[in-house]
Amino acid sequence: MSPNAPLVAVLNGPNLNLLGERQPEVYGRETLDDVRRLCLQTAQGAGLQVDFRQSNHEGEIVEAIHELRHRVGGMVINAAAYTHTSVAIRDAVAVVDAPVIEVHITNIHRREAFRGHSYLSDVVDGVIAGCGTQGYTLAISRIAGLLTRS
Ligand code: DHK
Repeated sequence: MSPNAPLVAVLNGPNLNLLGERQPEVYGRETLDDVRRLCLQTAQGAGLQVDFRQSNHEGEIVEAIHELRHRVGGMVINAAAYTHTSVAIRDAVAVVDAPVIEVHITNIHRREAFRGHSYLSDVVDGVIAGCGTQGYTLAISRIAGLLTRS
């Protein structure tokens, strides 16, 4: 992989470190490490580098977005529960010029009503929900497509 290959950040919010163990009937049995591998594979195939992170802390996610904002060709974010609560993460995402795709493993519109509202959806370029962990690969492929088009 060329060190000049565009970078895609994949950011994961709270409790996603427990994937595989947490409500597997809802979130599936794959772990976050499985998702990391999937993202690396997909990105590699598309000639992209990946910076894959997870944090349980809102401010850390905001700071990661700030740190990455000028370095990425695209960003994939599953803000998990912060999707439904965080104006701070929304405001940080709105500053990113590169394409941002919001991902949810589950279909948030088919769950509790409070999950149906996302503070991110109207400031991102695309939203993928309910496709399981494949949503991450779809998002990376979309970013790869957008980057080769420009
Ligand atoms: C993950 C979470 O942790 C929830 O708080 C969101 C999202 C949904 C997901 O589907 O990936 O409501």
